[in-house]
Amino acid sequence: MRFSCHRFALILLCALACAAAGAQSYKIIHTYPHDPHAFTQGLIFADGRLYESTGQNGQSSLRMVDLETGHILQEQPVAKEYFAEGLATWGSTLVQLTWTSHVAFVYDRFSFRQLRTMSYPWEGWGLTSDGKELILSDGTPDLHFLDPATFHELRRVTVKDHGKPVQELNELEMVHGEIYANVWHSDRIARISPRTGAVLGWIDLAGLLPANLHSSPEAVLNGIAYDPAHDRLFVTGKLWPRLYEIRVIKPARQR
Ligand SMILES: [Ca+2]
Repeated sequence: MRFSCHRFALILLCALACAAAGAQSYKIIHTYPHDPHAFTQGLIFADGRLYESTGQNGQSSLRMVDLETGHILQEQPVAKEYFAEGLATWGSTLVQLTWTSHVAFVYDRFSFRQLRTMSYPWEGWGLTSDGKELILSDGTPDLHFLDPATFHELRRVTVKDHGKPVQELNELEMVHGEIYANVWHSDRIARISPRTGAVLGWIDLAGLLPANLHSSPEAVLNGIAYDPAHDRLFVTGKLWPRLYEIRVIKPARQR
């Protein structure tokens, strides 16, 4: 009973802190297994499956993963000189970034056969699409909007929260017309206007993965996938043994 009271008080304090900061909280809808060795750098949901890009030199890969079991259904290793990063779908292809090699791999979405490579001048962190362009994060507050056919930059926005640039935007996902970006080494996801770069709000995922399941200081939140057909939002992290479907809860009205 004492534990329950403490836990309740902790949850209440977290909720109050979130409300005070104007951040949205979350509710866990489902918990799924996730490969605890996957250094997740990109996550998407398509055709009823998760697709995942994992990083680290010598361990980088492209994967198709079964949501319910976490089993890897299909995998394409990435050569050890590359550190794989963000992942997005484009038509019948999958596009995978690399961190510092300035090269992206374009794969056939079904066979995982590599079709071509694209080059870009920035670091590669996160990748998503708005249906017309690919959107790339590079660890700075800038988001680059790219022509999917050429990787040429069409425009860019600088992400700012009340006028202050937001550094280290990492994994991305387009959700309800907004760009969701998790911030490296934090539990927070920024909701960003694709038109202006303004932060529209924050989602605070503190406490999502129990502390005893964090295997290293680099085992941080990094992975957002959206299933538009069923309005489901999935999140995970690097080396996390769990992947969650969550529902974002609006903050209590401020007085
Ligand atoms: Ca994503």
